[in-house]
Amino acid sequence: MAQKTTARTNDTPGASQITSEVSPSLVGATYSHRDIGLSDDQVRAMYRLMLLQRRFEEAAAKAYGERKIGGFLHLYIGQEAVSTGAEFAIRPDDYVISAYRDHGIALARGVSARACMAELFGKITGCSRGKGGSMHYFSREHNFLGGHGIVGGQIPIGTGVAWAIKYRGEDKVCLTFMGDGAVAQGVFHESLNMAMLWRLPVVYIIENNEYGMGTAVSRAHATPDLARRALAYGMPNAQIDGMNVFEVYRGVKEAVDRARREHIPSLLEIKTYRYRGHSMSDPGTYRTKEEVEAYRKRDPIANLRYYMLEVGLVTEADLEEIERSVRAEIQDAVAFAESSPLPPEKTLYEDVYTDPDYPFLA
Ligand SMILES: Cc1ncc(C[n+]2csc(CCOP(=O)(O)OP(=O)(O)O)c2C)c(N)n1
Ligand SMILES: [Mg+2]
Repeated sequence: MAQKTTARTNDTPGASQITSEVSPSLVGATYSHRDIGLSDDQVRAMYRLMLLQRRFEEAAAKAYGERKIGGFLHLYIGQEAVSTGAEFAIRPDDYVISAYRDHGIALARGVSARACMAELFGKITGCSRGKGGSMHYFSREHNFLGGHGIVGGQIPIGTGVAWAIKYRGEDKVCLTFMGDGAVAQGVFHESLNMAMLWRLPVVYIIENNEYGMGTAVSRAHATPDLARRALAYGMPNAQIDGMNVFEVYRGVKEAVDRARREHIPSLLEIKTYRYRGHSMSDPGTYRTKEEVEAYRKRDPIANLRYYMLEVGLVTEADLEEIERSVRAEIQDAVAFAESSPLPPEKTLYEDVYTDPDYPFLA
């Protein structure tokens, strides 16, 4: 039976209530977090991380409306369990590469809200020195290798990173995220073939949010069961509920362990949903309000919140404190972004192929 769970006060303009009619069976239905190796602290940290991503993006949407952010802005709201469950399944020294819907993934990797927000504002203090924007986050320090705007462009790069890991004899893995739209690209198939042939430590993660821009998966793919693409290459694969952070953690962990120990790659199709448009200019005429509402009822943050209260991991007061600290962190990030300087003119000529010491043009 559906039950109501509502987060208390939230006075951040544009911030949504973490509230929904959630099915208590969604998270922790058949196992507890301890059964899958998560500590109480880790679960609380997962919740905070998901909330941080949501509040970050709500603040970004507001700043975009105020024209403080230019260019494109693709929001991740609704998909937070994917980035979070995956991050908890890997080590900090593993690699992550993604498409352009990258804010949540970068925050999950540990890139600061300040550096992420400043990047959106085009400031020099941003994680790509203000020159990448929403689609091109990057942090070498956090082994986050972008942020890629070309649909599918990151798939062969992630495969190459896995090759480098193996060549160097390291025990790391590379998570290679992509949208459902990328699955129809040729490089997807070339990469999977190579990864399986060469036994590369890569885990391909399709974030199937049901749409590539305004095109539904069923209209773009001859067979909509995307995980099964792996069968052509004899690659292990799984379909995972992306609205349930425990399921994401469990599925990614299993694939990561296999990649790390046995150098066997995997393809995971994580079924998720974006509540907002493809980008800020999307009128959303290709789907019904009812469809969006149905997914909101399975909201990953509301469900984890419900679970934590149920099993006594937090009290209402604890949740309020988490909300307060996340809100403070985001407010600080916005203030930091606003007060940071724009990149000086000379940086136009930095980090591009015109650098005099660029090794391949000598
Ligand atoms: C090679 C290429 N073709 C087309 C585009 C235009 N484009 C930008 S996003 C997008 C849809 C991709 O959808 P999906 O992979 O499902 O990612 P999502 O936006 O759902 O996260 C398209 C076609 C592009 N960026 N690159
Ligand atoms: Mg998509």
